[in-house]
Amino acid sequence: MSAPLRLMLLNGPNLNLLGTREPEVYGTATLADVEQLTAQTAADLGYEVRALQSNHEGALIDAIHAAREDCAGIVINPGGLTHTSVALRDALTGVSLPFAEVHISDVYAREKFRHFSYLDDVAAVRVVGRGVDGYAEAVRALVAFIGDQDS
Ligand code: CA2
Repeated sequence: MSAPLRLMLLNGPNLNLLGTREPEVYGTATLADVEQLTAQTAADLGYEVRALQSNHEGALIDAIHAAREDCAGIVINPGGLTHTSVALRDALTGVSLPFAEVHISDVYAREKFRHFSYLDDVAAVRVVGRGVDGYAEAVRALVAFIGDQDS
């Protein structure tokens, strides 16, 4: 059976603040801009996007479980949970959907605690430090990965 033509976009804790603070780190685009860019990039490739931002780990995990029903892959910026959450990793590996890990900032040029990711060895795609354009890059790479998987 062919995979559904839908991606889930997840943004984790504090990413609702995009565009309001720390423009020197995260730029000036808002979360709405990120969701629009991601949806447009996906639409150009024939995919629709379901988007959720949550400050709650459990809500993100529930959304990952739900994605198993009708999504072909997940684009996720887990925010600070990247560096702390075994549970998020378990959810992502548990649903067996390919996912792209996105970070707006270059985490490797920041504090040491941001250098570790619980997801980096299980992500199909990683885009780090490309600003919000990284979401578009992630969509393109993830769709290519899904296409390669299906063929
Ligand atoms: O660079 C990224 O995208 C991060 O995933 C963002 C997380 C951070 O904990 C990661 O280390 C790297 C933080 C998201 C907070 O976003 C804000 C946006 C604007 C103002 C304040 C926070």
